[in-house]
Amino acid sequence: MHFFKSAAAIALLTGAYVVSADTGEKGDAPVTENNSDKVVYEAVFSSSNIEAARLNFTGTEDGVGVLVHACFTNVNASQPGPYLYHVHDFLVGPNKNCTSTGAHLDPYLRGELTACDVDAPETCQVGDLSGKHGKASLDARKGTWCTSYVDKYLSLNSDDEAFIGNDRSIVFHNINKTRIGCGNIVLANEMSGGGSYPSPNATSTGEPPIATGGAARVGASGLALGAVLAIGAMLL
Ligand SMILES: *[C@@H]1O[C@H](CO)[C@@H](O)[C@H](O)[C@H]1NC(C)=O
Ligand SMILES: *[C@@H]1O[C@H](CO)[C@@H](O)[C@H](O)[C@H]1NC(C)=O
Ligand SMILES: *[C@@H]1O[C@H](CO)[C@@H](O)[C@H](O)[C@H]1NC(C)=O
Ligand SMILES: *[C@@H]1O[C@H](CO)[C@@H](O)[C@H](O)[C@H]1NC(C)=O
Ligand SMILES: *[C@@H]1O[C@H](CO)[C@@H](O)[C@H](O)[C@H]1NC(C)=O
Ligand SMILES: *[C@@H]1O[C@H](CO)[C@@H](O)[C@H](O)[C@H]1NC(C)=O
Ligand SMILES: [Cu+2]
Repeated sequence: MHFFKSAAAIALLTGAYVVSADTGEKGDAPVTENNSDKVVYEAVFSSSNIEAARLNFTGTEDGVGVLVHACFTNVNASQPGPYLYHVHDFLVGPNKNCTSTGAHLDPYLRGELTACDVDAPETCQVGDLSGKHGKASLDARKGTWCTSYVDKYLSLNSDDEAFIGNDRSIVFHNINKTRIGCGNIVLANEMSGGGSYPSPNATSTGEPPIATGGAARVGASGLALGAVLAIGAMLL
């Protein structure tokens, strides 16, 4: 905390041009460790606008990061896509109320001002899964579309700020950010009637995610800020 405040002060004193905070007030998200591959969390939900959403979260062999599988089935074609999905702070409310889920999981206080830069995922909101790994394709309107990836910043450990098991939820949005479905993240072995996973017929091709627009982090300014922080660190 002190480091960042001091570094910012030095940046101002040296006249460096700092555009805006590209990363969290509390810094970048650290890469998580000790995520057991025996632990499985899941979120399964449906709504009038999505027939099924199934996500699971498991640890990895080396414990670094969390392996995410996400499948979305038959999104109502009246909803504009591609679609966004995130880990949100709170549980779904009564009658599947997605507003009750609050904001995105953002333990390092990045905020919403600038869009997530896929090339610098450590600076993104921890919960911004579609920002870091790509939006759900329009193919999710025509059957089941799936994707999977390791997210290095989610945690399955309750003492980690990026833990997703402490009454968090997943919210699925249309491209206008309207919340069109949501479900709670639960420990899989505590889930009732989990059901089987659909086999996808429209699997992610690993295409690069499309930028959401908005002020994406500019490489040069990022480098400049990095240099300023490095100088700050040397002076401290
Ligand atoms: C991971 O576990 C090891 C062994 O228990 C421990 O030394 C280390 O501090 C843990 N790392 C984190 C980030 O919790
Ligand atoms: C899809 O959305 C339209 C417009 O909101 C609605 O009229 C229709 O009933 C929805 N379809 C289903 C299957 O829910
Ligand atoms: C997670 O989801 C994927 C894709 O639907 C599925 O193949 C896999 O079996 C699931 N893993 C667990 C542990 O449930
Ligand atoms: C949904 O939850 C929000 C926030 O908790 C609340 O303000 C709103 O009244 C709820 N809407 C419905 C339809 O219950
Ligand atoms: C996926 O399956 C559904 C239902 O069987 C079918 O209507 C749809 O065309 C398929 N989608 C793709 C991309 O093959
Ligand atoms: C999404 O935004 C577009 C452009 O602002 C608007 O025309 C459309 O009605 C919106 N659709 C929904 C479902 O919110
Ligand atoms: Cu969201």
